[in-house]
Parts: sequence; structure tokens; C-alpha cells
Amino acid sequence: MDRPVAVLALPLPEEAISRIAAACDVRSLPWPPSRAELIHALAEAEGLLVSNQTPITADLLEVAPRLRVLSGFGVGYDLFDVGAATARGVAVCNTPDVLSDAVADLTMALLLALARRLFENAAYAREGWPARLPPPPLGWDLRGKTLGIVGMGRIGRAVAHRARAFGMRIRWFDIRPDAGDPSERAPSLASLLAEADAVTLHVDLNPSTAGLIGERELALMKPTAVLVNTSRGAVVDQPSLVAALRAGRIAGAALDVLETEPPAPDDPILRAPNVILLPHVGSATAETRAAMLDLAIENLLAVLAGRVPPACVNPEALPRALRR
Ligand code: 8YV
Repeated sequence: MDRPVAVLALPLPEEAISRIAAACDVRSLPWPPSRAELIHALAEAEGLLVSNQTPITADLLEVAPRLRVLSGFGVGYDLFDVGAATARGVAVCNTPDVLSDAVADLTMALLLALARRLFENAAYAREGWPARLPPPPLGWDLRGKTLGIVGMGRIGRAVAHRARAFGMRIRWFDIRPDAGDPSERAPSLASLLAEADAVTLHVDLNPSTAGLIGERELALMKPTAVLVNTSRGAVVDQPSLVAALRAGRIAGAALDVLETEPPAPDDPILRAPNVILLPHVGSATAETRAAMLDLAIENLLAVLAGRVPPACVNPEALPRALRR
């Protein structure tokens, strides 16, 4: 029987390529793959292993007549056209769970960095603690403060677990009213924003969460409160955030994700005050990236072998994806 063709559109270690090559004919694309390279490779692909930062749009799926599985490296799938994939019987897979702890850890690191003015203090120390400069202002304790968690899914819950251990009070909001401990549930996003000393975002990006935190929402936050975003940049209306930071309407923000990644050199967020920026490293630990890769490969190989994959976001596509 013919071996399925698997297109590998992200940089992979040799062992990973060998594992896939044991079951498939492998076509490895240069990184980052150009659109033309993707189009060319998709003509014969049955499986595609790709970064979730590479858009896989309906027009690309149209030139992939044999495709059965789109295995994304990452939990988010906002850059994949899942509707178009489902219509074509293509299973879309992702890597949930294995990265929740890493993202929750980074969220706490950012929260602590804001609370303890870590970067200002580090810069001051590196200057040699100069007597001519006043030291950075005092920080604040996490204990006793209220953390507002927007999106109480796997990552939101992992953050809540950590924050409780720091003595924080939790308020969460989610469109699913049973997503977390009922005693900690905020009746609305507005009440969460008004009450929280720190707000952290853990929703996925979809049409209902794009721009969820805009001018109106930022205005509801306390002027002493901070915002942490390790979800997707577009959940926050970035121009409104820049304006709020400039006007001191909130005290600070820490962003692992931006509306446009990487940002343009003249992106105003790069010069906004009281903001910590990271280059989208929520899952960037060796153990987590290895577990994500393992799961993404298992998803790919399972569908190509006619087995139900461990993590599929459109199970309704599976009957067709597994049959061919
Ligand atoms: C990045 C993430 O995608 O999993 C996600 O959705 O945002 C991160 O893990 C990572 O850069 C892998 O591409």
C-alpha cells in the first residue's frame, strides 16, 4: 500500500523526522515556509504538520485535495480556517493540556514582575544602584489582592491554582458559567474588571473575543490595576491599551502576545510606558515544547493510520478524515 505523504512545515529535530518517516513519505519545507512552497507541497499532502503561527486559509485547503489532517503545533488554532477544513473532511488537531503549566507559570512570572517592578529594579541594579537616581517605587504584595481571570479553561484554572497559593483572591469570568469554582465566579466581565487588582486573559481568539478588552473595559479597571496577556494579542484592542497606559488609566501591562507579531518597528506599543513585552514565549520550555511536538506528531500519525487522534478540534470531520 502507498505510504501517505506528510508535509512538515516547521523546523523539527532529526528524531521527530525519523519517527514520521517510519510511517510516511516525508516532504520537509524550509522555515518559514513561503505560500508558494506550501501550495506546491499541499498538492499531494495527506498530512500537514505546521506551526499554529502559519495561517492555513480556505484557499490553501482548496489546493490540498488529498489532505486528511492538519496537525498544528500549539493549542491555539485561530490562524486555521477550521470551517473550511471541516467542509473538506480535514481533521484539525492541536496540542492542549501539555502547555497549560508552562503558560500559567509565565503568567505568574509576569504578574510578579509587574508587582515587584522587576525590570525597573534590575535596570537600576545594573546601573550600580546610583545614588544620583531615586530607586524604583515600592512594589505590592500579591497576598490579599484580587486576580481577575478572563477565560477559565485549562490555562485559566492552572493560573488560579497558582494564584491561590500566593494568597490571592480569585474572580473568574467565562461564557461557560460552570467553568470554575462557583464561589469565585464574577457575575459579569464588567464586575470582574472593576474589582480586580490584576486582570489576566486566557480566552482563545475567535470572533467573539477579538477586541474583548477595549477602551470601555480598560476604563472599568482600577487605575492601580495591571493587565497580563498570555493568550492572543488581538483579544486586547492595542491602540486603546497604549492610550490607557499613556494616560495612566491603568498602572501597567505585561504582554507575551501582540496584535501583530513581530511588531512593526514603529508600533506604538514598543514605546508605551509601564509595559513589559515578551516575544510569545508562553510555551517556550524544553519539556513543554517536547511534549507539544510529541502530541502534534501523534495527532498526525493517528489520522494517517485511520485512528482517532488524541486532540482534534473538529471531531465532526473525523468520519471522512479517517475513512479515506
Ligand atoms: C505558540 C501558543 O504557538 O500553543 C499556542 O497556542 O500560543 C504557543 O504555544 C508556540 O509558539 C508554538 O508555535
